[in-house]
Amino acid sequence: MATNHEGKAMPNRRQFLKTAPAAVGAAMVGGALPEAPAEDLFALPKDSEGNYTLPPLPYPYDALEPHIDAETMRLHHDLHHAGYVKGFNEALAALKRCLETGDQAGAAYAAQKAAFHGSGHVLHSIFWTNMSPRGGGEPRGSLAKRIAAEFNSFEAFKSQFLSVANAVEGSGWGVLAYHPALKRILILQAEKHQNLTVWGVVPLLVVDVWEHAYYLRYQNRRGDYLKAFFNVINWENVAARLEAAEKA
Ligand code: MN3
Repeated sequence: MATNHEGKAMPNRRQFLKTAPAAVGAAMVGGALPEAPAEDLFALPKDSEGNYTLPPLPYPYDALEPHIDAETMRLHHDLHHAGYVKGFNEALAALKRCLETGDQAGAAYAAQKAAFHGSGHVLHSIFWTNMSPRGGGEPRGSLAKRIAAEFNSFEAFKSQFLSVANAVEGSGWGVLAYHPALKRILILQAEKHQNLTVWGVVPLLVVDVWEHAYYLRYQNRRGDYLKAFFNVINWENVAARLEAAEKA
């Protein structure tokens, strides 16, 4: 498990030093949460040259079977997500070059690419940690209270989240996010990776509804995939993200 701490720091970084994915992984096998170095939930790993790198999956490819198949996980993580990391690094490098050469048209193009690939990188990085072979069930604690306050009940939340994610036009994401200024949780869609949002939200729970996320096992049955996704949601991770975002 990479524990790179050089990712983009959020305000009040110390507050974010919460549950480490490594600790969560160990807890899944061992029970109690061990004392392990905390990892910034929002950090994205970088190499020594400052380029973003693909974060490792926090479990084996086949860990989410039968809900999400191993081949989908392998292709999705190793090829699709890796492509967004590469695209993001290239877009950032292009922006830098354009700054040096004064290429304004090139900068506008690179900025669009940075939004697409950067959002893809961020959302996939969250998505892997939002799932666990020991996931499913319902959230507890303050996350459960927030969901009840905003959506009346967990079942009502689930129903609306499924509908919203299922209705994404084309490729995109279903998103549950917390807005630190509004101080409330919101269900949102993302089209592609970067379109449709309320600026300033912190994504807590994201589900990829691009066809590459489910087509091998579910073909065109996005709704079946989304229902299966609820069997692997790592509510501990979602709750830790909410707790960190509330303290921002
Ligand atoms: Mn994807």
